[in-house]
Amino acid sequence: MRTSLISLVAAAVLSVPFLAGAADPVADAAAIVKAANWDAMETITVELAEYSFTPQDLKLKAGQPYRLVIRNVGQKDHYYTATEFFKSVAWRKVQTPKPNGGEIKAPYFTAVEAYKNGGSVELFFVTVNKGEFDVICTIEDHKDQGMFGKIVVE
Ligand SMILES: [Cu+2]
Repeated sequence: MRTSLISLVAAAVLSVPFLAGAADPVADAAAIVKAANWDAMETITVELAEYSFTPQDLKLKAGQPYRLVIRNVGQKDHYYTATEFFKSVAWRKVQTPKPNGGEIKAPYFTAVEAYKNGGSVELFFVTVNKGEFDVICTIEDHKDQGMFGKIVVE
């Protein structure tokens, strides 16, 4: 009886990482970032304004290094919130532009805000997991006004 209970608990514990897999950040991100060919990095700029993302949808290739520039050309602050996408990539860094900016390294980010009248944030990552991910602006009713889109990784 005791043995079967222990093996039951062990099976439950072992199955947890598998079940949680889709929502976990990329485990071996540092190795993926190091192995990537950053000379082949593609730059994509998304402009935020009242009330839109331009382009609204992004189509990305899995395994490709990207620099995603989030630039707010509007007159209100805006978010680019794509938490599940941000968990699905291998992060190199997030930075604000040179020469007076800075950079942050972290396992993943949940949201990015770009300040009104030209603020921008640059995201450096390698796409890992394929899928379709939502992106929204989480401020007030901005999503309902049109600040939503999709990121598709193929
Ligand atoms: Cu907004």
